[in-house]
Amino acid sequence: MSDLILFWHRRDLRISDNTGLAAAREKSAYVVGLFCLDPNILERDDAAPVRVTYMIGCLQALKQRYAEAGSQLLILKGNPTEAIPRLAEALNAQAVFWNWDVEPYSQIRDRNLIEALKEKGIGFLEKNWDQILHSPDEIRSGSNSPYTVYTPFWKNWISRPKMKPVETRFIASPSTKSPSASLQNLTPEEEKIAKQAGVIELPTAKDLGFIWDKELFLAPGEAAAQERLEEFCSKAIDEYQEQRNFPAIDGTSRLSAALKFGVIGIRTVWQATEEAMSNSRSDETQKAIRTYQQEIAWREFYQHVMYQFPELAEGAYREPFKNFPWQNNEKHFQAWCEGKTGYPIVDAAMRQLNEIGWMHNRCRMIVASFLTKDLIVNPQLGEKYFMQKLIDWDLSANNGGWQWSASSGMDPKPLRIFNPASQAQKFDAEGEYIRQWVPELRSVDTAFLLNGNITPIERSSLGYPNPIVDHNQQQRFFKEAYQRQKV
Ligand code: FAD
Ligand code: FO1
Repeated sequence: MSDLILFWHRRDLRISDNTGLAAAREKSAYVVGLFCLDPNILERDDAAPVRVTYMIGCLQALKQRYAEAGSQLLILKGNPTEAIPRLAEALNAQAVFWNWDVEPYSQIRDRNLIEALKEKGIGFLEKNWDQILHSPDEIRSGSNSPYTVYTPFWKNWISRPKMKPVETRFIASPSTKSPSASLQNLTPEEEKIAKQAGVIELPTAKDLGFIWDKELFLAPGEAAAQERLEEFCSKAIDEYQEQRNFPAIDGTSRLSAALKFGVIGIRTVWQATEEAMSNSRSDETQKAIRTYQQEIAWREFYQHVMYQFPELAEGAYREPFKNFPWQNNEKHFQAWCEGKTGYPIVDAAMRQLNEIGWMHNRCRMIVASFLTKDLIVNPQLGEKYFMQKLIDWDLSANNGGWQWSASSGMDPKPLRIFNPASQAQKFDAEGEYIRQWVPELRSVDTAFLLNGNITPIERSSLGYPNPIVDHNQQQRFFKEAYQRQKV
């Protein structure tokens, strides 16, 4: 058996602050990266072109980073549980290392891989956490059960010391380009063997059938994510408390895609927020930074609950929603998807999603509430549409966000109904966001743009639809249906 350890990247497309990669390096100086293009994921009808394009961009950057560090990233295509052991055996690798994930698919895939590696006598890394600051086994209630409510989870989670970014010793940092002497590429002979065992060149997203011809809204790769983090933490984070709610403003970190694909380490993000906290000079900015940290904790809360309650991925958690009489009107759902509901703030948000593959958090809440409480459509349809469109789609965060908005999740506050007009008045008071994404409404007076009091004649002349439902009527219907379900 050679010294070689294959490090399998999945949603940790970086070399800095990567706990599993650092562990591989501790064990051997001969570490080569690996990514497996997985048909079980790529051939599902919910892998969004924008997201796969972003992922491939991150892989290109990762390949470059490996090359700079004197090693390489191998690409496989096929079922990982077969393709990886085949490659590892052919290369006589001592082990395959990777970081653990919370998603139900990953649990099955990874356990099958462990079995296949064991059969071949190839080593592996036991359940190593990387994408979260605390493991689900660490954050538990007094009675040693997992939390199902955010606030007590947060109190426990924030009280614990956080790990510093790990040093992946052989890798040059993004700012220094010097390769390290201790790294090796595969030998020419091993290269040949690797090719025979299925290693290919990194394809483009187009080669894989994912067409995204527009520029990506978020630049892919580790260096871009690091730059975004530094920029955000040097200023905008101080105003996050106030600015994060306004969709027309670039007031949030826009790190969600980087965090989804692990292009930046969560310990690195945390450290940057802590540094911002220690540099901050007022209670107000400290509060803003704390609010940002709470969002990071929401991300972890949803990952922990997905890990502990994988059934969340299958549908409603709360009883009243398990057999809820959703109307699921096909035309209404279609109008929502296309941003043609006749509710300006809802349509602006859906068009932003369709156009750039990202949507502001405030608007995600508005459109999710509208789909479930106004159109009375099953949140799972919305969840799936987000999956097909979002650059940052993440099973746990998306499922958590939808269940929160539909009131079907673990949240103790059962009914949350957003009024689209009040939301627009509060969070897009000048109508800037609506005008950006619904250009046919640009000339409409701001008060009417926000409250939606636009006459049918004017709507028709502007080419903008009438409201497809009546908000007040639908929320009454929803509440009644909910009361019936509760008994
Ligand atoms: P920031 O405000 O800068 O927050 C920093 C980071 O914290 C984010 O990048 C994200 O990783 C995390 N975060 C922030 N808010 C939440 C939250 N409510 N839940 C979980 N994590 C959070 N987020 C995703 O990453 N992927 C999704 O698929 C997703 N789907 C959502 C669906 C719905 C219906 C809702 C209401 C929210 C969803 N969110 C999702 C959460 C949130 O909208 C996005 O994380 C956020 O808008 C991303 O922008 P940002 O990076 O600028 O966020
Ligand atoms: N991970 C992989 O290991 N191989 C893939 O081909 C792959 C594609 C992919 C596409 C969209 C997306 O949102 C994520 C993708 N991932 C891929 C990452 C995926 O999140 C992780 O593999 C999870 O562990 C799956 O549960």
